[in-house]
Amino acid sequence: MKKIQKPILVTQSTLPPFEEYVEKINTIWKSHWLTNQGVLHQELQKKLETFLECKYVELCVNGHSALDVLVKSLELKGEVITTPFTFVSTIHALSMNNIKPVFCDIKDSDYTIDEDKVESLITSKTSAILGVHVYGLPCNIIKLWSIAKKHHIKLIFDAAHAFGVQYKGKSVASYGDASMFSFHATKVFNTIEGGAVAQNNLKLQEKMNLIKNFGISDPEHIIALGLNAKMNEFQAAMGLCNLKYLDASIASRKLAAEAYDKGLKKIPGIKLVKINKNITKYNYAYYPIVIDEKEYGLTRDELFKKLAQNKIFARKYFYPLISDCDYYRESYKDASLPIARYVAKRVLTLPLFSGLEPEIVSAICSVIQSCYKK
Ligand code: T4K
Repeated sequence: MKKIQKPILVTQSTLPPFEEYVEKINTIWKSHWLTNQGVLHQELQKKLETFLECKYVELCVNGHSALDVLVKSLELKGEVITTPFTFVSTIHALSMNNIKPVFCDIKDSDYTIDEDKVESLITSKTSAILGVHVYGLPCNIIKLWSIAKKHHIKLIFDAAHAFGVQYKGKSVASYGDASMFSFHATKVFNTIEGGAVAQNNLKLQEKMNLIKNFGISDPEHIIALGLNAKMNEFQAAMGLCNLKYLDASIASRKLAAEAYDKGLKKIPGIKLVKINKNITKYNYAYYPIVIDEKEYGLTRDELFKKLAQNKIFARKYFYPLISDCDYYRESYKDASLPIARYVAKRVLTLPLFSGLEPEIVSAICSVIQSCYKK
């Protein structure tokens, strides 16, 4: 059994070979062009449109601003139905645009929004459904799409975790009105910080392009309200380098995830996610486990501490539930979210990144096994 010698963090940024990045940014020194839709930005945009199987990709400085630009460009208002089991960015992007997030419970199979509970939350004020492919696990896209069409509302996705994921044989980005991706340092594919909106509508693309650049259409015309959400050339260079290694990186994550499956599947009270491989080609973005304290003998928080004592730094993604965090609690104290509340209290995401050795994963599983109390 391999010994854990140095701290194992929940993730570790994937980096390309140093020389390749240096060669890429060499062009920046030659041109003195650092940002504002430079050549590397354009090159990455084209590559991602092909990779994500959609007509338009709008690159942004980070995932949050990509979602903000999307919400503004679609002119969403009133209420948007979404999930509380997400990173706070999803919900703040609505609230900061004066939209009321309406929380729908999640499914205990894959922790995505429960499509069977969405329709009853639709009112005359609802302008969209915002699904989150949490951990990279796709929502029931087909069902959500039929609900959105029936009620003439938009369907957008926070696909921050889902870069490289396919659903029913196509990129997740090819479904719905639009999908936002995060390319943060902690993601399967990173541009240091970064994000994008992928979609198929030319008018929406033109509007997002305007809004992400202060609403300036040309040097003498400011025709809309806007912000600065532009991706710079150093970010685009990192994306171009990292994209070449994406397949290898996902393959390495898969090996680590399979080692977890093997080491954890027989431990009572440790629930693993079952990926429906007939529908989903997964990217192994995260490795969540849900701990049933009655069966396992330890609570999630007790296991979290034990792991830390062994230099294993898991995270409680996504706790607190956003409906129950300090900022939103008062407004949502009566919301019926039994599954989301159950999962948020018991979930742990274990370390998972490209290059995490299966032997180290086995050692992590042994610690979890040794904590089990009959
Ligand atoms: N929607 C969803 C569903 C999201 O999960 C997110 C972001 C967004 C929207 C917004 O997208 P962005 O605007 O961020 O592009 C992290 C990330 O900062 C955040 O991007 C991510 N979700 C969230 C789930 O996790 P923290 O505060 O947990 O990260 P931090 O700094 O504690 O890092 C976690 C681990 O990652 C470290 O222990 C080590 C490793 N790491 C971290 C950094 C910063 C590296 O290896 N290299 C690094 O440079 O939020």
